[in-house]
Amino acid sequence: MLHARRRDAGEPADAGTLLGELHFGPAPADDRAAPLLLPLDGSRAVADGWSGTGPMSEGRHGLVHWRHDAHWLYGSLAFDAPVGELAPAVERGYLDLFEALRATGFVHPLRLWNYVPRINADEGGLERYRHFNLGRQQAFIAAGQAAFEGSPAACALGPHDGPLVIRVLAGRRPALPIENPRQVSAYHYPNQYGPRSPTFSRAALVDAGGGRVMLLISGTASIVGHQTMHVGDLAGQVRETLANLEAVIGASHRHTGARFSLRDLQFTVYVRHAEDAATVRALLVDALGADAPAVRDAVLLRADICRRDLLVEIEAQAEARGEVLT
Ligand code: 3EB
Repeated sequence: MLHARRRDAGEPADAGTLLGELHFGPAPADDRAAPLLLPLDGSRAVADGWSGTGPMSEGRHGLVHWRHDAHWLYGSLAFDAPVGELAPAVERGYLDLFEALRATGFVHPLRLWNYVPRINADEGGLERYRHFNLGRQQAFIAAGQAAFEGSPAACALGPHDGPLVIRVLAGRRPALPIENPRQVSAYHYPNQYGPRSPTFSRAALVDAGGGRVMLLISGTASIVGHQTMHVGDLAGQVRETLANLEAVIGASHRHTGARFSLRDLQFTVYVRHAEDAATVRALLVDALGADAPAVRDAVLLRADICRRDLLVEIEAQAEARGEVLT
């Protein structure tokens, strides 16, 4: 069985069954693959952990450090991406990752977290996020991974500094990909957003075992069709982002008997300008109520978002009783 748990950094981890965790706030010294993302507006330092049922195996493959039980694998890698070599470095990193998945038998990436330092900076006339997309898509295709329909849920954020970090949750069976009917699939974005499209699905439905389903929603922003909406308007962007999350939940309900609701999701909220954090929190309170678990347990983090005109992005996940329908 797969479990997700967000804990305060001060509480103990589920040491025996932990597959891996991602720290927001100060990370343990031995975690080389920790993105530099700091909690905002009173958000506590947390660790988002994934646990299985054990017994656990642990190992390395190239740059990738992984832990798995019989059913699930969590992996991470970190590397420098020198100026002019971002795309090939990302391609090599992802190829290492896919080799690690193949060698361990967890060939299906379900959810990917990408942290690309200075993601909006220009390098040789192309934004670093677009270089990243080039290397990522090339690796997916070269490794025979689904690069379009069926690609994993993901997010891509930009810390100010640090190494490029990739984290993965993988399984032995594929997730069921979910798209957002209000948005063009990211893997079909037109080339005005870069020479290669982003490689991710809007969400993944995962049979977590024990009669439970996990809904893993990718980074979600104020995009309708393929266009950014409400440029320069923080409140409009938050509203549109929540409408998109609602649309993804609705789409997921056509593929599972499990029922999810916006106010019960676990939110991770990325805010481009630290000074917007209190406003973003107030807008979430207005929309969902201060007592909604999504608001109460939300973590707000400072990060650049992969379009310069996006001010906020929310990723979310939830677990409910039910089964995934095909
Ligand atoms: C978007 O909808 C916003 O490149 O992996 C969201 C989630 C975004 C994942 C990625 C990018 C990614 O296009 C950006």
